[in-house]
Amino acid sequence: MRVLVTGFEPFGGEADNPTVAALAALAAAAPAHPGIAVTTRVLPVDFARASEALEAAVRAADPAAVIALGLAAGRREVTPERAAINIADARIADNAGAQPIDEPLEPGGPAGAFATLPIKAITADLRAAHIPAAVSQTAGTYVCNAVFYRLMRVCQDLGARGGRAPAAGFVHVPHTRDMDQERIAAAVLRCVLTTAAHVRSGRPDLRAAGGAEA
Ligand code: PCA
Repeated sequence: MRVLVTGFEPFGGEADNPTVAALAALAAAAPAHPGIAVTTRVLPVDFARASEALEAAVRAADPAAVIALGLAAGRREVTPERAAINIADARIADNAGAQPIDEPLEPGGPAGAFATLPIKAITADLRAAHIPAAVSQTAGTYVCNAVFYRLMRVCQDLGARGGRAPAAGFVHVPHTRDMDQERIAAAVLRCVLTTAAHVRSGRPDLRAAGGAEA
């Protein structure tokens, strides 16, 4: 089973993005897991290019599952995302200097799209491994959300054409100030293994509380 996992370049003046090292660790760890083939891609933090690069990677890899990763520097937990929304509203310029404000990602497209990853099972599995984790109800309105939205739209398109719609979604990881790189890498491997197990078995996501009050 092929799983495509993407990360992002550094952005916002940070020297690193922990998703890059997590992808390298994942590629190194994957051969120990027979039956799972991992493809990794680092995406630019660039509204104009990131979603195109993501779409090209999905169409080329023909994966059974796609997990897009990003850094959420303000969070202390690994956060599988529930939904992407059809808006770009950048607080800071992207790496190409663009700062879209209140622009739809896909004019006329649906307001949002739900992840099809087993987000509750992933969260439970991470917690069982003593890795802080929680479902997130929003992936923000920056480049990660843009890539997540495109990912779900591409997967919907693949399914609508009678092909296989990969299980897909987005997971934000904390900054290495708040979680060390080895733990982040371990979390990413767990995300892949839990997702692969669910795809393989066809079982639905775990039914467990993961909501939040406003
Ligand atoms: N995090 C940013 C974009 C790239 C990344 O790693 C975000 O949350 O939108």
